[in-house]
Amino acid sequence: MNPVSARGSGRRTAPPRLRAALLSIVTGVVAVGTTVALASSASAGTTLGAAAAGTGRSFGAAVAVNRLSDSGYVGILNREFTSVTAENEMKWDATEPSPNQFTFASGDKLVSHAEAHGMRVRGHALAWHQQQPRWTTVLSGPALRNAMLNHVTQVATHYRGRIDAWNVVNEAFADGGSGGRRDSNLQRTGDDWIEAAFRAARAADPGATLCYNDYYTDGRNPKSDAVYAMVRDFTARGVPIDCVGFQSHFTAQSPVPADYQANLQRFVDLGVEVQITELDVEGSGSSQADSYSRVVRACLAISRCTGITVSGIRDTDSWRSSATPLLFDGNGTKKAAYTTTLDALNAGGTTVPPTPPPTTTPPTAPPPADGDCTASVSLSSWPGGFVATVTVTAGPAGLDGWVVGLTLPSGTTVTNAWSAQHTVATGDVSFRNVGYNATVGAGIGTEFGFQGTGDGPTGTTTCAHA
Ligand code: 9MR
Repeated sequence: MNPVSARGSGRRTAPPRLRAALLSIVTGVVAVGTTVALASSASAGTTLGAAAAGTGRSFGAAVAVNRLSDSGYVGILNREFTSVTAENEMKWDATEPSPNQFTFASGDKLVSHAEAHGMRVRGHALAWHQQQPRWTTVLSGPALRNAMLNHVTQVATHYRGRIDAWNVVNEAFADGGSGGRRDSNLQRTGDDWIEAAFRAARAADPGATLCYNDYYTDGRNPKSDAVYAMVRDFTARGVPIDCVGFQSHFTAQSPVPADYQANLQRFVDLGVEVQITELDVEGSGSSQADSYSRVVRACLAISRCTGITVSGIRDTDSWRSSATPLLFDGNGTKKAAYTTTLDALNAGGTTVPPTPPPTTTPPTAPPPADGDCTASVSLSSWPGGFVATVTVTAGPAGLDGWVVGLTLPSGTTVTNAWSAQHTVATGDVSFRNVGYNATVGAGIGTEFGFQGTGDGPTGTTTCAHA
């Protein structure tokens, strides 16, 4: 198994509170951990969340935080769903309205709500060409790249340990037949912006499942082929991607494709998991109900299709409400599509296999904090490779530039670094701050990371003002 697939499947461990809930629901239905076991319909779930939990999956909804004060809305959310996605509250414009000034209040409210109700959280989205703050529009080149990486790092660090899966990069591929990347300010910083974002996200929150998320990729077409080629390249080179999200917005013109399940399966065969992330189906009645049921059955047929999220709760909550695309009508009444979705979940399918997390070495103890700075290294490794996350903590005088030195054993080579610069890749390696993380207040920490082949750093780490 390659390191990425080992790492990706390792992220499926539910938060403790949810795990307990899932287990209590699953008990007596199916043996947990049996990859090919079929969930029985003998003890049918009476809600979407309970029925999905019977197969080891979550069933989520995109949630608008300002609707959490609507009792009808929140009643359905708490009763039916086991996962939430921030509809807009964790996007770049919402979280970093001015450069390096972060506002997390709305996102925090959603995460607290989820934690109080044992729900998972999908983070959406760290890097996207849309819904950027105005200040990014005047940036380009390395300045924009650094701003994007700082954004990814700061947001993922803020929510570290509380997010089940992050949409790290959203909608980066072009529509139509070109099969290439979408032109955007982020794309113009260089083709490697996507992998740089994934590395920064991994360094910031090593426990989150990291997803690439897109639309019109639900069947096989030039766009999904292009995403497939990227994922294959990432997994081959050890870029930390765990998952691909399929938005699954369906309309009369763009229905559930005939090869929906086969398309999900080919991504799983690359070693990543797949998730349905923004499901909605325009229409009503039995045709809408059939489409929902097809999507659910396709996911349940694939053990590494680990969760389904619909793009809102009631039709009137939808960003395209005139299409009446959701499972509840404007009064909160269950639609025909709700019933077929619940029935499909209760009919069961493959169960999601729980797998152990990767080997993680705890940080080395930092030296006494009376000098310029200290640096501690946390290592996530697998046979032949590693990702190191380094925390630089400023001493009493603070820092306006820093350099971290470490010695790599022979056979170990740095292949990539993020949020720091280095000039040599083997032996005695120095990592220097980049622009945005030079200044660090007294006692405050900042992180950078690097990836390599071999065993990773083992000796003493030094840190000095530069
Ligand atoms: O649901 C979101 C809606 O409230 C916003 O107005 C809209 C603005 O772009 O974004 C909607 O969500 C998008 C999601 O984040 C990514 N996939 C497509 C959705 C529609 O653009």
